[in-house]
Amino acid sequence: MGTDALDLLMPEPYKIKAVEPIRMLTRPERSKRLAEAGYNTFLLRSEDVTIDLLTDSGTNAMTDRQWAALMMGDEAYAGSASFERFAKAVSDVYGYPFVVPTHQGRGAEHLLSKSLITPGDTVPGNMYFTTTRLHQELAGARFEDVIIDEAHDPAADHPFKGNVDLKKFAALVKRVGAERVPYITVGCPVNLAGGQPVSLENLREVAQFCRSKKIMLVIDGARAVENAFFIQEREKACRGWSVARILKEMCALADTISVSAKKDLYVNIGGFLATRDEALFKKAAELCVVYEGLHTYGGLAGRDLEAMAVGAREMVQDEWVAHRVAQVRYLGARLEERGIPIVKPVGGHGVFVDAKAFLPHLGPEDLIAQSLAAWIYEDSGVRGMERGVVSAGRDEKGRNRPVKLELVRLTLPRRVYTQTHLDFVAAGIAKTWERRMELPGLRFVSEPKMLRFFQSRFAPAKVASGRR
Ligand code: PLI
Repeated sequence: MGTDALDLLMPEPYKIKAVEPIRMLTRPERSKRLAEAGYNTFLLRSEDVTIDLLTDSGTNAMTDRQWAALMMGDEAYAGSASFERFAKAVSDVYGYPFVVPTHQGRGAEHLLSKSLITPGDTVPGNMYFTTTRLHQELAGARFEDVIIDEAHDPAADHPFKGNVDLKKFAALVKRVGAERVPYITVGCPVNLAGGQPVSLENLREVAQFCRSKKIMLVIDGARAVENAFFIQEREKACRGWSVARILKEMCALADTISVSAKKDLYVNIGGFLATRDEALFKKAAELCVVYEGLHTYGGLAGRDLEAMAVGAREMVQDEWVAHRVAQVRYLGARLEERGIPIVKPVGGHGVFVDAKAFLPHLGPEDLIAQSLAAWIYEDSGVRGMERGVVSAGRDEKGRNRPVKLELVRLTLPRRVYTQTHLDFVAAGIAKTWERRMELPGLRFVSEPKMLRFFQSRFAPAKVASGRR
């Protein structure tokens, strides 16, 4: 799947104009910092990190045109010209007539959930995302996963592992009644499955079913451009189409899109809800004033709206996303050639290391992926993120939600790191791989109630507990 040597050697489609120094601590210093951070990579100081692959969210390098646009920010409280330029860009690129800006993606999720959910509803989705599900639950809904089974198997090499299982979706609607399903969120692509895409064909089938049942189809479009790239590469019917055209086609099938602009749009902050449903727009704009700020700035400065407007138009140029995915695949290939187990196929925003296969001597109580993320930092200063039982959180009865996947995500910020940095990451993780059988698990020391992965603290288990 596009991983031959020439694909991997695609040169960066940019020159570097400003740089930021990186620090490299000694191993004893890193061990100390890790302990101080409660073995949670979210609690490390950025200055103590050598290569930061925690997230691609808001960590991107903007173009010179985006930086220049910042100066054009109209900082008027109401009716800013920057909002008009932003709204026009969203309408041109995504095709939606109505847009509500928000401070970031979860702001849009909050407005959407509050606008559409009646307590007792069920909201299906193709695997959960942390903030998305939490906002649905806070609005009184229950989330139900309707993704295809392959998504839960790290080794299943399906080209569209993010697809919705129409049978699961239809069975759910039959069980609870269409009137209790206000909308479905289709993540395109699916972050927690490894950045796995949804095919246009599948989205079309979901749209048809939604129309027949009067259920709103919402795309979680944080990385919709990457999804469009995979459709371009893998879906025969779309061969030769531009990424821009595919993105428009995806959006034409959905009623609404919720976007964290901190990903695709290459900005450091921002988000929005865009829709063709005027009633939803009016409700969300009203709530925006309560929770975010006036509906023409949504918690952002005028300059942020300008950077988003430029980013939205630039992101659909084919070479940007092609290079991004090639970089992610390059890292995946460097890990694979060392025998390090990763989720296949490699997705668009990061390489997901299969922590269960990496640390087979640990059991679920060892918080496998959380541990692996900690030991990787200790060995090399590379910061990744747990995507496993800690991220999944507890259910309403206080039990850990069961998870099939225990992954460490190595997420690539856009246009930030070079190939040499990625070689360094692979060599660093190889060090952890060499000492894997001596690595202990972790235990919770403290645990907040909501989105616990951000702020929990841990300590090493006395001895590796061993799989029973
Ligand atoms: O981090 P926000 O609030 O701008 O966006 C929330 C959000 C919504 N949907 C999806 C698919 C996301 O990936 C997402 C945020 N993701 C983060 C922060 C990440 O590290 O993946």
